[in-house]
Amino acid sequence: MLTYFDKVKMLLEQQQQLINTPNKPTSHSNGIFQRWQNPVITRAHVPVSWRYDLNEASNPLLMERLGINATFNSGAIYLNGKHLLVVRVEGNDRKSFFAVAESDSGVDNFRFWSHPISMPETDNPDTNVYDMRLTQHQDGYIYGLFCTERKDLNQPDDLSAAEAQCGIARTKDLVNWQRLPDLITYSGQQRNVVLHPEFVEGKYALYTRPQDGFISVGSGGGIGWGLTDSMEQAEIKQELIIDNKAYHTIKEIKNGQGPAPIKTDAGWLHLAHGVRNTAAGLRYVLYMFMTALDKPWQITHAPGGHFIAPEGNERVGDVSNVTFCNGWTQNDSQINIYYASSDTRMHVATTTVEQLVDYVTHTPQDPLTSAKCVAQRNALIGSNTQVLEQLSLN
Ligand code: M1P
Repeated sequence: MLTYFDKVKMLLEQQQQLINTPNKPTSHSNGIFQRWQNPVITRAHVPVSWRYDLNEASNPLLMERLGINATFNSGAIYLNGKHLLVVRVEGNDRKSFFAVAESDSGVDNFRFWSHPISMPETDNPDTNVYDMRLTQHQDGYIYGLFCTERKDLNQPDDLSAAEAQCGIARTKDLVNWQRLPDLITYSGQQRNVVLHPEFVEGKYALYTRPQDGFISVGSGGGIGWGLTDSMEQAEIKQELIIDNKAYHTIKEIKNGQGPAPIKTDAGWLHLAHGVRNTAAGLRYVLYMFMTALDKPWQITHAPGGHFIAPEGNERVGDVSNVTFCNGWTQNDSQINIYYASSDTRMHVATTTVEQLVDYVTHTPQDPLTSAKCVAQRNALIGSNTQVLEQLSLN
């Protein structure tokens, strides 16, 4: 018969085995990125001691006392030779918090640090915090911008009425965080706010996502852009929409900037999510675009369609049919894209700066109508017919 000690040991060993499992690339790549077989972080990666009371006297049946529902939407940074994810960890009680997980390879062996992040609060406590975007800024700080959600006190009778705003914190080590006042904008609510890594016109620059309501962006929406003099009293007086929603595209209902953009010789690489409605509910896919180096608010290239969409098991989870990304790491030319599937677990897709620049600058734009899409495809088929003839492969 197993003793209490045996059972605790087994729990720890099972988790160790999961963390040690090597990951492998999937057998197919589209030439743009490489998906990897296993999720890099799941709720089973969350340390046993965060979930179980391991004291036999108070928990003789070794029950999970504080369960974890999901681990998703992670901010990411490559720091001191490690790939670090600031994971959105959601308890069974639906509250999210942030916790750092690190890996040397970036594709497997992610292990949580000993404790979750204790994020300081402002005078107006957050009910829920999630979806941090990390930016290593020119000013020397690492900023974490995230959604802070609170009850909408103007609608006391509607228990679902909530308000989303942009919380701001900064750190040098991801352990000690200084909380700053929430971002002030003159839009109703904000989610998916991201700090640009460099000063623009001597100011801090932010990508925003103004929205009328908590879930629906209403008449607003699109990815916005604004400047603020300081991050200690961040305020955007003027928001410019730089990437709008569009009828019958992957971003018909709403969209939002993903992680902070990556600087390349050709321009800033952006990863974002686009949302459309279907009979089965909202579908979230990832798409890319590029902005000008000297004007990061001006889109220079916008490949048509999605870049990553939920596939296979990724399609099912707490909120099915969702891919969401708010973190990628760059190590020289290597880029790891950390995306969550269906608000449940984290995956990685690997690629390079060269591949993404090629993808963004050479993929045709969405021509917006079926007839134009057929013309676009026929042009491709036409040039391929010649190539295949020359190669005698037709
Ligand atoms: O459930 C899908 C996503 O929905 C929201 O994103 P957005 O504001 O762009 O619609 C967020 O709650 C996000 O965390 C979630 O993954």
